This record gives sequence, structure tokens and C-alpha cells, in this order.
Amino acid sequence: MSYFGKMEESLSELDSEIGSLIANELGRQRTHIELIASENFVPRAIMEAMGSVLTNKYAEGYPHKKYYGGCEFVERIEEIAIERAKKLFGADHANVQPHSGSTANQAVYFSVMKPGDTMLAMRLDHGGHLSHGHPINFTGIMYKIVQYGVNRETEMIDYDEVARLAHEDPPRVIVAGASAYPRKIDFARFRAIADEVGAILVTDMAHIAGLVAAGVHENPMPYSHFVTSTTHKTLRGPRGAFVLCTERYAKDLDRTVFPGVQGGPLLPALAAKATCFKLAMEPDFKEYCEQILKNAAAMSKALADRGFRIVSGGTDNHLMLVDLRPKEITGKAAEALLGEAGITANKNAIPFDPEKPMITSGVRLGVAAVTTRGMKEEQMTIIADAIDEVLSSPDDANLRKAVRGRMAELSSEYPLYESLT
Ligand code: DSN
Repeated sequence: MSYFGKMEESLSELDSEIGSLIANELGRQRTHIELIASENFVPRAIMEAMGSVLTNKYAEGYPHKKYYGGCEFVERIEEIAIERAKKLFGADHANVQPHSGSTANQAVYFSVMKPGDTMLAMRLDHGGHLSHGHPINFTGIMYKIVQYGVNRETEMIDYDEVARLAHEDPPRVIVAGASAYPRKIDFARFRAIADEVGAILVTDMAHIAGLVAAGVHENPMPYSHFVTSTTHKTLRGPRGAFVLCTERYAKDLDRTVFPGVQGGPLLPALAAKATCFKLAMEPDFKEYCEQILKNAAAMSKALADRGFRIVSGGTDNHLMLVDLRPKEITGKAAEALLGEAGITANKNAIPFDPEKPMITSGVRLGVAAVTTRGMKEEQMTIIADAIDEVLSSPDDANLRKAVRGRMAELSSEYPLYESLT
């Protein structure tokens, strides 16, 4: 009682407005079908680390070279996170401090590129990412950007085009990796192209990191000079990121992360990353990722059977891009209608999309979160049926209400965070 500050009260006691919004969000997560491809539900252990006393500590610098006292425990946590990341992905070196995927990419680019250098990366509207050279992103502002995309017929990465563009204007960096690409990426081919033109290969594996950790997707590390990733997508860890690289770039990378683009690392996230890497090494994580692949294939097939067009004809990973034009509905409308029906997804451009980015002709669906809840192929078909019903009758508000009830019922069969209130 002698604290100067309200140190022992709970959030709901101190700030009921925010406390009840968080409680509402828990309710939403429990009762909705979560199909956003970049989201997942983390184990409680990860949330414990994220909500721990580590938030009180500063630890600029690297283990045994910190700029603050009292770092004996947090630097051990960082060392463990580094060792686990290296082991999990077979890397020479890991930096586990980046706060986000964009910051991880920024640190890598700053390590090896000067303003004006050329970067060859995938177009956002074909599945890339803002930090892969979009004109309004720092990458588009600082570097000369050349963009590759997918082939119009196959809707898969056109490796011949990548090679042609690389030879035409040899880039300093080639970026492999995507945020809306449903197919396996041929890292060996990317590395061969990079070697032909003397470029550095940076792979952004944020979406597929869990699949890579589990060995159900090829590991880009043996082919890449740098690999960047977030930890909160298929890897099922905290909101955060990390970078792996070969020994040759280790010092440059570390200097660029700190003090180059960041100050102190977010220590709660750093501890949670360590736990996430540990969990990803366990046999049940492999089973989880195998089920992700089965669920994605089942959902993609069920939607195709119901008249949707699946971009590239299917999926090899956790996500699919659905072309909604056969149902004469836009991505924007579909996102809103599905939301009303208790299914959360995001509108997404499809390759060569005639619609504007805020409208789009597609939705991106991912199954990592529903698979975490324990759903299997049968439930994917039930969800695909619900999607079809809702999008085939956009004027039927009563139907959406009924589907919302059914989705809540289905969700309740796969309880989430039962010990949380
Ligand atoms: N915004 C993320 C996604 O949804 O894929 C990528 O950073």
C-alpha cells in the first residue's frame, strides 16, 4: 500500500474501458472463425512471457555487451533465443531483436544496400509485401525497385522473368518471399539467379516460418544470405521478428539492428520468441503443420467444388487466394459479409486484379488459426459451405445471422483459452 502508483490493481479495476474492450476481443476470438492468413492463437505460455516483468527492463546491445546494468537474466534469455533460432533453422547467426517484419527487412537492407541501389522483389499486387519495394514504403523511396510477379497463365512465380529482370538490371539484392502466395517457393532457383548476377538473396519467410520449422516446407536458409521472419504467423509465437544470416554478414546485421534501426529490444517479446522456438522443435508442432497443409488443401478443394476460382488452382501452404468473380462479388463486400456471419478474412488483390486495392476481386484465406483450435478437414468443408452460402446470397441478412450462430456453435466445440476470463 506504500507504492507511489497504482501497482497492484488489475486492468479492469484501473481502466475498465480498455479492460472490457480486451474482454470483448477475447469473446470475438472465441466465437468467430479466424481465417486471416497472418494470424494465429498463441499458447498461454507465450502470453505469460509477453505480459511479464520483462517489460520493466532496458537491455540495449547484445549479450555480454549491454549498455545497462542488471541484464544478467535478460541476456541469458536472449542467448537462449539466439541458440534456439539457429538450431531450428540451421543458421550460422541469428538476431532476435527486430520488433517487426518490416524492421527486420529494413535492418537487412541497411546492412548491404546504399540508397539508390537496385532491389528485385515481388510486386505487392501479385503477393509480395510493402517492404519489398512498394512505392510508398521506405524501400520504394530509398532504392531503385524492379518487380517480378506471377505468370498470367499459371499464377505461379515466373522464374524465367525473375532471371530476365536480374540480368537486365543486376540488383544488389533479390528478395524471395511473399505475404499472399499459396505455392512453394523454389529457393534453389532464386539462389542460382542471384549467383548469376552477383546479388545477395534475402528470403522473407514470415508467412511460412512455422511450416519451415516443422520441415513441411523447404528451408530457405541453406540458399539465402539472409532470412527474415516474423514470429506470429504459422510459427505461432509472439508479435515480433528475427533475422538469420550466414557468418559473413553477422557483424553487419547486428550493427544495423542496434544501433542502426532500433534501440532497446522488447524483452517480453524476446522471451516469448525463445519459448516459441522451443515449442516449434517439438514433435506435436510438426503434426500441427502437417494438419495445416491438409486443412488448406481441403478448404481450397471445397471452395473450388462450390464454384469459386482458386488462384493458381490450389495451395501448397497454409493459405489460398480466392477469386470471387465467378460469384460476382468484390473482395471488399465479401470481407464485410463474412464478418457479419462470424467469419474473419481479408480482401486481397488477385494477380492482374482489375479492381482497386481497396476493393479487390479476391479474399485471402488461411487456416493456421483454425488448425490451432483443433479443426480438421471435415470442419474446413463446413466452413467452406458457410462461405459459399453467405457469398451466394449477399442480400440475405437473416442467413448471415443464422450462419453467425452456426459458426459460434462450431467454435464452441473447439474452446479457446478456457482458463481466461
Ligand atoms: N500484414 C501481414 C499480412 O497480413 O500478411 C504481412 O506483414
